Amino acid sequence: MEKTLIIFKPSAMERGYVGQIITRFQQKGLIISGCKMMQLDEKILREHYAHLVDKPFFPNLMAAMMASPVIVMCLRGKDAINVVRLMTGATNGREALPGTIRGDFSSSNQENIIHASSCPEDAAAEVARFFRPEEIFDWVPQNIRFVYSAFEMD
Ligand code: IDP
Ligand code: MG
Repeated sequence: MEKTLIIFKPSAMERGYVGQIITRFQQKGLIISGCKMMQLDEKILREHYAHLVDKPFFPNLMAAMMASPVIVMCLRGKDAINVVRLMTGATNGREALPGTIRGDFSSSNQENIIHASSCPEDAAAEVARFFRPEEIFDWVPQNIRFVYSAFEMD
């Protein structure tokens, strides 16, 4: 099973949508492997958004990501990276399809509720960036055989 990194951005924290979004992930059968609250700072954001540091909106994005504490979460499941990206929707909330998290909770290309890892390389780096190894639990719920068939289990 794959691991992926979610950040409940200040837009989710301030608007009180964390619970509803966790419910969606649990309904889907994703396993919570790690979860904690933290205040992001400039250092970690420059690493996390290294691909965006030269963009004109970067200072504003950094301020927005530090506007409140965030909740970071590691989710685990079969093809979890792609599954969570599909559930997350397009970057711009105005273009994200209804039914996706951004499509249902965001109308902004910046204030778009959650971050979700976009590929296996990023997911591995991001889980390691936000969690110490002992904060990640490789537990498997008892009901996992009702989430995946025996043929789908790794
Ligand atoms: P993603 O979050 O869908 O993977 P990225 O292109 O990796 O999108 O951008 C990271 C974050 O930077 C976005 O989620 C959004 O908050 C912010 N962002 C991206 N493009 C813009 C923009 O054009 N204006 C303002 N913020 C942006
Ligand atoms: Mg991205």
